[in-house]
Amino acid sequence: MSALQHTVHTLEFIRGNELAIPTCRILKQDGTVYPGAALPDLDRQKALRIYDAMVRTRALDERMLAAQRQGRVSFYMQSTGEEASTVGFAAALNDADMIMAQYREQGALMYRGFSIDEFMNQLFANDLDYGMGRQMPVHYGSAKLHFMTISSPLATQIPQATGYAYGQKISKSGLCTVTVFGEGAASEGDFHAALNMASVLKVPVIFFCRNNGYAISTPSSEQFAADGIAPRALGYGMHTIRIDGNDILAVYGATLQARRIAVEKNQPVLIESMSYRLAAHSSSDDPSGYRSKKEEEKWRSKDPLQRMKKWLLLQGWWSEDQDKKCFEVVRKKMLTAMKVAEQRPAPTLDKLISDVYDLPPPLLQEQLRQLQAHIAQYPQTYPQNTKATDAGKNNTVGIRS
Ligand SMILES: Cc1ncc(C[n+]2csc(CCOP(=O)(O)OP(=O)(O)O)c2C)c(N)n1
Repeated sequence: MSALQHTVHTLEFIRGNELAIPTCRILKQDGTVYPGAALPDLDRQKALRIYDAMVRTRALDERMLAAQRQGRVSFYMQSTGEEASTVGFAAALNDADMIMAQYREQGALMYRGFSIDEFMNQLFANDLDYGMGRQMPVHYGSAKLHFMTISSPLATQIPQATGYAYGQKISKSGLCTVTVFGEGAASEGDFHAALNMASVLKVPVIFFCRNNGYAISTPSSEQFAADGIAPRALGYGMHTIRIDGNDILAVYGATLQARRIAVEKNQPVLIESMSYRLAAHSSSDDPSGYRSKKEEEKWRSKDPLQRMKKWLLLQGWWSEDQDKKCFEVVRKKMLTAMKVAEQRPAPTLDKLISDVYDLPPPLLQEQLRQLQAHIAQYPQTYPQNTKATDAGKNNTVGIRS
């Protein structure tokens, strides 16, 4: 209906906040399900694949924050507390759907089968890193797994996802794109342009917002005055839902439905997944300056891994003993893979200018020659054949020319 078809003759102001959107929760913290809740169809095999990815993600985050503190890597970002959101949405997709994420979605990549070695190669920027050492740690990407490489500038992935999904629609691929972003990133203009374009062009894209309460030190209460992110989708005429992001069944079920709407009806959907960032924003951040331990404890008691584990135990699909062993095995694998990756050499210097042009233009080639000359002039500052570990410790660039 066009705006002009519906007229009234009184001055009726409508206030957005009166339309509070509820949060869908299916699973209680004790692992039982709310009576009459919309249980998604999730079999044992898939449920265990999801849980396994959540455990690996938690273990990777623990291991790599410790590695950063030991000076082995320069930087790290944990997703602790948000694993149900980041693994759950990926599990509801076709593995060939495109994912365009922010930087805290290692769980999705883990679910798709990115190996521990592949994670480590990126984190240590060694010669096997697909990004060839040109990105900061955690900027993963995998063409094979349909996971677009992470870029640091916030929200750029959102309009890119609309465009990508438009391509999927035109080519009748039967696939969709999911783009993930934080509630802080949703303050960027790119977010609005992407939603508007997606609803006008009717494209199969799912906007998955991880609302974890903070954009670094800025609490969401200082980020926006309205009722979160979900109602914004209504303004663009699209489907929207708000879910408990620590509830694997709600995340999985909502994304399954969203995918159906996106792919079968060519309609964009927005999901707002309510969670909490239990860890610091990154290894460079200290949350004690902007939030209380009490607040963190409240959310620690809503741990998504515990909630899913309890549900698996009640289903008879998992045991405490299996759980303990699973963590032990995964932690050992992390440690072994880390030691291997950090011993590998850094990418060769010429990789700095490869892959963008078929033949690097003369100006870039000249810059590379100048860099090589500079390095040769200061061998103390740029030790040759430096392993990634030493490079991290010395805060120098690992060079192998
Ligand atoms: C365009 C842009 N502005 C600012 C930053 C700096 N920055 C990096 S992360 C971040 C907070 C983002 O918060 P949110 O989107 O809620 O995601 P979360 O980190 O909570 O997962 C900011 C401001 C950036 N990377 N890009």
